[in-house]
Amino acid sequence: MSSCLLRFLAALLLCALGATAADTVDWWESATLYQIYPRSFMDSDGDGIGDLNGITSRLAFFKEIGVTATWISPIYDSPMADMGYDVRNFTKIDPLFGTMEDFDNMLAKAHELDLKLILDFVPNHSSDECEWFKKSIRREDGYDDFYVWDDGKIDPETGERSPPSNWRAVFGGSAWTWVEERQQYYLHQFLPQQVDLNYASPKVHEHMKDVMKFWLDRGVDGFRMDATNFLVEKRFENGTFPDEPPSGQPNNPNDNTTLLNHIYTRELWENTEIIYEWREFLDEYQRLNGGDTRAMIIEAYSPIDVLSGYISNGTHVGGQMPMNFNFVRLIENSDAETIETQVNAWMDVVWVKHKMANWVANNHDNSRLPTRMGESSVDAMTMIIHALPGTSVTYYGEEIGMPDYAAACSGDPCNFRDPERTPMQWNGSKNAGFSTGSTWLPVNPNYPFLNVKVQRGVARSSLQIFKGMTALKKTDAFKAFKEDDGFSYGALSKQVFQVVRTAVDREEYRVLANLGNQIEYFDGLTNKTMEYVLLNSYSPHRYGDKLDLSGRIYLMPYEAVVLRWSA
Ligand SMILES: *[C@@H]1O[C@H](CO)[C@@H](O)[C@H](O)[C@H]1NC(C)=O
Ligand SMILES: *[C@@H]1O[C@H](CO)[C@@H](O)[C@H](O)[C@H]1NC(C)=O
Ligand SMILES: *[C@@H]1O[C@H](CO)[C@@H](O)[C@H](O)[C@H]1NC(C)=O
Ligand SMILES: *[C@@H]1O[C@H](CO)[C@@H](O)[C@H](O)[C@H]1NC(C)=O
Ligand SMILES: *[C@@H]1O[C@H](CO)[C@@H](O)[C@H](O)[C@H]1NC(C)=O
Ligand SMILES: *[C@@H]1O[C@H](CO)[C@@H](O)[C@H](O)[C@H]1NC(C)=O
Ligand SMILES: CC(=O)N[C@H]1CO[C@H](CO)[C@@H](O)[C@@H]1O
Ligand SMILES: [Ca+2]
Ligand SMILES: [Ca+2]
Repeated sequence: MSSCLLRFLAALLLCALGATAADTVDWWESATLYQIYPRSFMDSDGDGIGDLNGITSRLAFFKEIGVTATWISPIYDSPMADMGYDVRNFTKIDPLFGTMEDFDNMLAKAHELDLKLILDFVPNHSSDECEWFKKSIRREDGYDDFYVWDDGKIDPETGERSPPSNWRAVFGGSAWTWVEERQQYYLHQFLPQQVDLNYASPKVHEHMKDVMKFWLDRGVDGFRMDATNFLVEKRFENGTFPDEPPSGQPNNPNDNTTLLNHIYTRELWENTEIIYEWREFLDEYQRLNGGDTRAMIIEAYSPIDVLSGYISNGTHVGGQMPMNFNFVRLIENSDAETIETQVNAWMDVVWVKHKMANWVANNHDNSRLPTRMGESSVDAMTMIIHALPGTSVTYYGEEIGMPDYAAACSGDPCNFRDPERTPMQWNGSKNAGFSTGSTWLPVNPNYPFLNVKVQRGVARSSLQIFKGMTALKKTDAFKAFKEDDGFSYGALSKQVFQVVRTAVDREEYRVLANLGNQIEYFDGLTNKTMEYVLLNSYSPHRYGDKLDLSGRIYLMPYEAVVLRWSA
């Protein structure tokens, strides 16, 4: 055979291999996913509340920073008892956020920019103002058992009535509320205004699929399923509800259910079966309508085995991506070893079984990372989150290192989740460029020096490091994450975390992040000489400097760098 032909065959083979590798990575698997909290992202009409046209006006920003998909917290018609997580009408846009036309326009513009858009979906409950609940109270045809109703218990001696069980609501008090009109209790695992749907009713399954179809027909790319570990509760065949045993724990005001052990209200196997049913529905939709995978992301603070089961149990498939909240647990004294433990907790189970990973460090229910871990760790964590294999999930403002603003706590008593929900800081103008009006939560007064505009183009700003990392996610070395030797990670010492991404024999990237306030050194990490391609502000090095890793290398306190080698 001529060498020319050999080379041709080799090229063909490489091409074929390359194609397979790319084909097996679906868009959501290594996405840069961004959570938009719509109230706080961008206000277009000066009422101080973010809205859909505001988001549309900022879509170009996602392209600029390398985001490939977004998910939006609820934008549906709602009385806002839980900021939209109490949906009054699942197929209507709340006027606060805009109109259906605004939505269609936003989605079309996002797709023009090749951005995917995922909607938050709240399947566990509807608002008590939902038409379905009103029909259910009146026992209208088909709606009688749409929610979880019960007479409660009657004391045989006193004749006094009490709730059906001792179950408690996450936001305080009993999980049961009495309705005079129907003369029954209804179940709510969150606020009394968030009425639990009854998944024992086939009609509920039907309605929820109709809702999904409504949004899929408009073109959305998937759903983030809210609180799926709460979907189904235990009910005996005779209709009664069992009390939950005491947990022995004190009550935690951040979750008023800690007194009980939730064996009958959370993590029931039936939840997973519902997820499988929805996946079948989404896959069928794709078969009929074509297009890319409609992804299902799952929100549940559940044990790792439950999360793994949501993806698949071997015979049935479910949500592609249960969110990994392990990094939400990182706090001030978390070090490289803590990070390794948290990464392993996911990888040892979910990666091993499903080759799937994602990394969430912030969301609208938790204190922001700079506040929890310290501002000196922010850029190091951005490097780690994006360097680990799989999908990175960014909560708005995380890309510029926005901390909590404690004084944002509004209301009396204060809404404990407000500090992490303050308006996005776009620039140094009035209200950080978020709104011309009076904002629904105060803007963090640090905005004149912490905003997108001042960080744009500044070599070692948080935003520039974020952009650098999302760009790296598009390189061969990062795309090879499902191959053997595609990545490795671990704590090199108590304070230094390393992630290596490799396209074997071609390219390698290495993140070295010192999370501590001491100088650290290592000998002979690898035989390669590598180049500094990304540096945080604690690094004394310069872009393009070379580092021989066969010798001794040093990391300054809090220094975090990305090194590159190529053949
Ligand atoms: C939701 O709103 C739409 C549009 O206003 C309306 O057609 C539909 O009947 C409403 N659905 C419910 C359940 O209220
Ligand atoms: C727990 O219950 C108390 C009293 O009802 C309430 O003030 C608090 O906000 C509740 N906690 C949460 C997380 O809702
Ligand atoms: C209902 O069934 C459960 C489980 O079999 C049993 O423990 C309970 O006593 C029954 N309650 C009534 C009122 O029959
Ligand atoms: C997976 O779950 C489905 C639905 O509950 C069940 O029918 C099937 O037997 C399960 N498969 C395995 C391997 O457990
Ligand atoms: C800040 O953003 C707002 C909204 O886009 C804009 O009107 C304003 O001119 C911007 N200010 C600066 C200094 O860029
Ligand atoms: C470096 O190269 C030497 C000699 O080829 C080899 O023995 C050693 O294992 C290599 N070290 C690393 C970290 O690859
Ligand atoms: C992280 C998250 O989305 N949490 C939501 C879970 O569900 C409850 C009730 O719908 C919301 O209040 C939380 O915000
Ligand atoms: Ca507005
Ligand atoms: Ca439920």
